[in-house]
Amino acid sequence: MKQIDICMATDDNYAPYAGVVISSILEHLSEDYNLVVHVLDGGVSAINKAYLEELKQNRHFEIHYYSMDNNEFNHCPLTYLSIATYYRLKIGEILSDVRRVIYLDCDMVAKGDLSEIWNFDLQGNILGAVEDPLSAKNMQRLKIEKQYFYFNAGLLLIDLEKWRSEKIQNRLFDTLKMRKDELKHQDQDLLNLVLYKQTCSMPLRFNSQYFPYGYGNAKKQEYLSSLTNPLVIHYIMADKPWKCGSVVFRRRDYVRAFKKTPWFLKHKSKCFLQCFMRGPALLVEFLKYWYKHPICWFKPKFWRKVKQIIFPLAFLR
Ligand SMILES: [Mn+2]
Repeated sequence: MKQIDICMATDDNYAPYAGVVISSILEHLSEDYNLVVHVLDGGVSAINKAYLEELKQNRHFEIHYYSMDNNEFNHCPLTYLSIATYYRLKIGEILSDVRRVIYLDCDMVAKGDLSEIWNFDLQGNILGAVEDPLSAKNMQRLKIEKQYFYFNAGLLLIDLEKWRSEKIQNRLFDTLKMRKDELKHQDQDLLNLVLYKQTCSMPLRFNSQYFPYGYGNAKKQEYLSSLTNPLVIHYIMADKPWKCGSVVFRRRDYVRAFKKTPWFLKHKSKCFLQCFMRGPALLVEFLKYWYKHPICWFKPKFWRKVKQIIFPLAFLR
């Protein structure tokens, strides 16, 4: 039996969403593979651990927890993300026996067989990653040369043996110290700064991100087909699919996956309000917005936003 190692970082608040990722991976993973999940644990509660355990009833997998100490990451600059995102800087040291791993964010859902990503040829690189929709802008800001690209760090295929032998962890923490003020997107910027020369570009559908303005003309076709045929969907915007009244693109895929997890099955009534009262919730949001901005009807920006919600692909160039 072949094996796939994945790694996720989460605190207790995000544990249910990590559960959705794991459950959706198991649902689509080829029968030839065993799944081993490594959780960089920022304080997952006993009840959430028990729910994660329950996912084994549908299909067996292994799960290991590595408890993390937030004090070690005290000096890391925080913007809009949780400190848990920095845990992965130590991934090589923590998963000391693992040779290859797929790192995944918690704001994702799998729609296809993860072994396709697992078997991607890294061609001697340390990382495999997908280009970020704002690659060009971020390359300029971080002075990354034209022949490379700025990647989204939400899904990474990592050669951990190379990571360790090339002492990437030291390089990450050294760069963190020296270029702290440049890190607008926290550890994603940091990983890019240290690893952009050793990163292989993977197909967009491996980490499919809806961004209203797309990737520009060169990648338009690949972008469109990654949206209609994603392997993993990544909800990158601030509006997350588990939020009440969320209007995020492809939210239905998320709700469908969420409904198969213990977090839904055990708390149906609460989740019902969260997931399915979308219409009324939207109306309330809308009225609140109108109360704050009574002249919004006259602003083109307002109607652009409405159009984007109703026709998510209308803005593609
Ligand atoms: Mn993310």
